[in-house]
Amino acid sequence: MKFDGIYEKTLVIIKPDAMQRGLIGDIITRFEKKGLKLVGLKMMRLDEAILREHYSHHVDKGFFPGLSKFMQSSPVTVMCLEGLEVVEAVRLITGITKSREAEAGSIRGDLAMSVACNVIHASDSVENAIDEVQRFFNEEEIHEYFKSEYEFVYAQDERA
Ligand code: IDP
Ligand code: MG
Repeated sequence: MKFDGIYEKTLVIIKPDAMQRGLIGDIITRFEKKGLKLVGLKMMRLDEAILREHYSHHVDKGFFPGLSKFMQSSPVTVMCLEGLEVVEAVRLITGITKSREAEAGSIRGDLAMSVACNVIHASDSVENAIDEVQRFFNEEEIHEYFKSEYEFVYAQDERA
């Protein structure tokens, strides 16, 4: 897996609430329209072990058992997106954790009301994104390919 070019990679998880509410297409469309490159996409079921690792900063909190149960209540869709400064760009599109206070126009701001059921996960730093992409994807599931659209998504000095 390459993490050394000018473009970053980030991890997005479409959570069980979005899976149930028929929001998968809408969410993927927003990232596509932004000009981000989809390099990995699959459905999977999360177990307690991967959730304890992924949410290690929350394992000792009172809400963790409920969060873990929610995240295991259906398969999720995981996505790896690539782009220039994509980690920060995707966090902006995601909106803040408490959905009912998230900015209009963001995914959480437009599509959700809850704190726990907030539609998607998005990596919060470049370092965490590298760990998270490798936690959820195998090497062969990340696809490197030429995207002709880049000529118009980025200016010349922003392209590799
Ligand atoms: P983030 O997803 O906006 O990065 P984090 O603080 O990393 O927010 O929390 C991870 C996830 O844990 C949140 O997206 C949400 O689903 C859940 N969570 C965070 N805080 C709470 C809480 O106070 N109650 C219930 N669930 C929470
Ligand atoms: Mg987080």
